[in-house]
Amino acid sequence: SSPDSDGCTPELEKAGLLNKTKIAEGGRKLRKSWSPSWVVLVGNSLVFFKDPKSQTPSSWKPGNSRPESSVDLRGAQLQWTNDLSSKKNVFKLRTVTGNEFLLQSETDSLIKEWFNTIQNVIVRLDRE
Ligand code: I3P
Repeated sequence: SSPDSDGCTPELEKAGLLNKTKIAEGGRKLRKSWSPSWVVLVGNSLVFFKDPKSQTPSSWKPGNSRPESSVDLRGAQLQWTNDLSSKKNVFKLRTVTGNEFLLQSETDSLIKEWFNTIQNVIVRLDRE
């Protein structure tokens, strides 16, 4: 049987490396600090890990790495932005709790895929 035959393990939808900065916490503005982040979309959450490339090989083992943070996508909002950064290909993710993140990639196709995939999850959760 498949590992998720009980339907209890959330489905991994997408994983990859993006540039990330948190710009607000609970509606309060934060100082911008971009860094590469390993981003995993699983179930209703976007989960952020340290950039695996900046870790030693032995420290990068699945299950051996704890998330830095995670975001509940229920009620979240996604929007492309040209105003909040000098970088290209930036979108903003805002959670119901007023946490705001910018996510970015130099690769147009890659960032579009992330936007669409996250947006689909948000829309699906809105319909539940
Ligand atoms: C920030 C840093 C960011 C930049 C930000 C700067 O400076 O250069 O990369 O954002 O611009 O303030 P520091 O490292 O001194 O904090 P972008 O790369 O997204 O433009 P901002 O203040 O105009 O947001």
